[in-house]
Amino acid sequence: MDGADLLSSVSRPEYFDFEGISMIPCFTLNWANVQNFQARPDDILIATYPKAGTTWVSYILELLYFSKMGPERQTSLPIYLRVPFLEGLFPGLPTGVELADKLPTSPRLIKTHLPVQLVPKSFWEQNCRVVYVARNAKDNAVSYFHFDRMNMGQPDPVDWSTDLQKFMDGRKVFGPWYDHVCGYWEKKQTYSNIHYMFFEDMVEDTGREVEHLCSFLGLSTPIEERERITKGTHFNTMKLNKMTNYSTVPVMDFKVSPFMRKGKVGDWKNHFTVAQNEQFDEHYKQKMKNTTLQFRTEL
Ligand code: PPS
Repeated sequence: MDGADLLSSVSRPEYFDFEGISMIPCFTLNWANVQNFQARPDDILIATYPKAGTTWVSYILELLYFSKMGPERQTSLPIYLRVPFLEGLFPGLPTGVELADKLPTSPRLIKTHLPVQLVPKSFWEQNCRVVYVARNAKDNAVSYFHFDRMNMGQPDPVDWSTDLQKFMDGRKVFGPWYDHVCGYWEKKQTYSNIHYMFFEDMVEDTGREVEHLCSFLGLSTPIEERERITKGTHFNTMKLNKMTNYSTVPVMDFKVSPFMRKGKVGDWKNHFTVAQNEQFDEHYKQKMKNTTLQFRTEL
């Protein structure tokens, strides 16, 4: 079966409620193994709401820790095999748990989109470091919409206005953006090993954010190396890199939209109508009224 046949033969999954969160089977079928996952004290959990900058920060961490292992690792293994997606169970691949269990590296870098209350408890028991990336709701919603258009493994977004409503209602896969970003923000008040980052800060000054990451991780990476990593993880470079641009994933239809789409702050302005924006702002105020968390929607 060639790529086009495969894409047209895939039937998109439907959402269902799982532990109060909107989910699809590929993230819940391996649940017992996910919940029982045995984290190690030096594991680093990269946690995000989908489309907040997971791949970007994963690649930064990967290079900070492992670029010294030589170019072979960077050119032969896609990022999703180097940084396993813990709850993922995708056809033709080992499960995220199997991949993580088999990782030969130390530390192990592990990706999750789970909301804080569903993170396997061993990560907290082992006091693992957690790098959380949050992105402003409007750009996050736009990016998620385009991702669901191109990824046949995701539910059909139908159209922009339907999908925006779904985002506001918290019915997208992995549940409400609002609870996700606030949940980790609150956790950070009692669990000091969370480094809470913002996509907008990364776009504004990637070098500064890499430096902050190094301080959090206790790495004394020389400035020249940090600058090399900042350059190597630029949007344009990652978009061309087959190991980071997801072009190796068969259920993603790049003719619909690329995975590395725009990488900008403020693209929401090209999608929201004036009425949608007003309605969204009103709803946002209500949902976020009890948090100190602040986002920038433009730079
Ligand atoms: S996923 O599927 O949840 O893992 O997606 P995720 O990696 O979290 O988010 C994808 C969006 O991040 C953008 N991206 C970047 N922006 C700027 N610079 C770099 N290096 C970069 N890498 C990824 C990517 O383009 C997606 O955002 P949009 O707005 O759709 O372009």
